[in-house]
Amino acid sequence: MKIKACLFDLDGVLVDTAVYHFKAWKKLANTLGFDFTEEQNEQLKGISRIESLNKILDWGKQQKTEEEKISLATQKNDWYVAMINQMTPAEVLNGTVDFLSKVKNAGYLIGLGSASKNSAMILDRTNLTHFFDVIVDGNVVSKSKPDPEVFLKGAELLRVLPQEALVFEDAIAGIEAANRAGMKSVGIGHAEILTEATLVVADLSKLSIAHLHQMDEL
Ligand code: B16
Ligand code: MG
Repeated sequence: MKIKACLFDLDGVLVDTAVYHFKAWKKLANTLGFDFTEEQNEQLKGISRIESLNKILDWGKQQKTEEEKISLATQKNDWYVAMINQMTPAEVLNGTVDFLSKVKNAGYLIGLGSASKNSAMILDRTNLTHFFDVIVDGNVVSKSKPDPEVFLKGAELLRVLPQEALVFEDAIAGIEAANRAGMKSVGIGHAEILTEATLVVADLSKLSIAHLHQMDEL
């Protein structure tokens, strides 16, 4: 089936905001009296804010009421937003602007499929907003990846069938979401890790429109 739309994850595919999430979560953990490592941060990629907080509190062996959790998640987000508010277009990952331009010029529809509630600010700060026909993010979906909701909603809003959409994802949970949506996927990262993706590349600079045409035949 011919690919008509490309659905991009944000963090880890177009930009790298993991470093800012790490700094903000570490500051929160430290104020609660325990530490938080980069290895633990890896496990939070693609996971929603409140699920991330629940994991961190588990690691720190802390119990909090729902009200306290909301206040802690808000505190972390305030620190995080202060950092991403300083982002510049220079922080866009290798090959992103070039590939998005080629995809758009070739006539494909482009959608965002992210767990983040801050995607609008990140796209704005990095000058990427104009590429997108539709933005589906943590503000409009209720179920986190690996649930396919975020990508199915993207295809629906772009008026294409799931089989006509191609997902670009760096997280295992995101590739699983694409598979559950019935979509082909390009994994961004390592083939040993993203074993369920249709194709895996190191970053968007390795891709051309010819790769999208190859997907039509699969
Ligand atoms: P926020 P993605 C995800 O973005 C991040 O990978 C994940 O670490 C974060 O917790 C999640 O967004 C929610 O972000 O706190 O800004 O709403 O990879 O789905 O683009
Ligand atoms: Mg990601």
